[in-house]
Amino acid sequence: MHLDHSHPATPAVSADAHRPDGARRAIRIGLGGPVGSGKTATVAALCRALRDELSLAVVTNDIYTREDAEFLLREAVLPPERITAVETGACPHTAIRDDISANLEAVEDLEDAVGPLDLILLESGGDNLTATFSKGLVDAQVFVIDVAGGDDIPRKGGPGVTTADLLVVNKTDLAPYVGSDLARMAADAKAARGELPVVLQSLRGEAGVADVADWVRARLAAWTARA
Ligand SMILES: Nc1nc2c(ncn2[C@@H]2O[C@H](COP(=O)(O)OP(=O)(O)OP(=O)(O)O)[C@@H](O)[C@H]2O)c(=O)[nH]1
Ligand SMILES: [Mg+2]
Repeated sequence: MHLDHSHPATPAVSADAHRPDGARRAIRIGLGGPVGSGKTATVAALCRALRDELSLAVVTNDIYTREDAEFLLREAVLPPERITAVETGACPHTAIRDDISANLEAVEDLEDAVGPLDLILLESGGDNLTATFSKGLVDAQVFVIDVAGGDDIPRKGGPGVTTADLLVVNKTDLAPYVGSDLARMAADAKAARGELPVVLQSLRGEAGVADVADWVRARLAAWTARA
């Protein structure tokens, strides 16, 4: 279910769209959200949906392990040289917001090794409702919550829910089992976000990640037009 059928909000592209040599760099899209909400599953589904039409790569952030990267490698969603893990060794939000150097290095290394790239997806380590990416690291961010986390999450707000460029409410297939009211989640999300888009999805369902993939395509088109 896609709540916002209008065109995605005009992207606020702030960072330089070029590399030092003048070539256009990949658009960098961050995915954050609470532990277990479905960030890696969404990244995997996006890779499958987009890999035949775009040149893309992934950076994962885990606190102590390379678990998420290893999942993506096992699932073979992309060739291994297109998947990089950053071990944050601290609160996940530190590496995506305060000291972004390891992530920037990972992104630049990927562009050097397998570029030119159209798209780099960066997954944050699972955190709470306050985690956001630095605008120096990503050009757009997606916040992933899930219905099993409680249908009051959109109402609780926090910068991810209220200001992310796209809010994804994942695992809608679980709503009947956990007693979550999807209509209420949708209304609360709309109230918290105004014009910013919201997608309700189930990766177990037929449509899967299609709406998010369309949103990524639109962001990339806007990015390419500006670069
Ligand atoms: N039923 C259902 N399960 C899902 C869906 N999306 C993801 N999952 C499952 O939810 C679990 C957690 O998904 P992940 O993608 O690992 O979540 P994550 O946000 O990356 O987790 P962390 O990186 O540990 O914070 C996995 O078992 C997924 O298979 C969905 O739409 N429906
Ligand atoms: Mg993950």
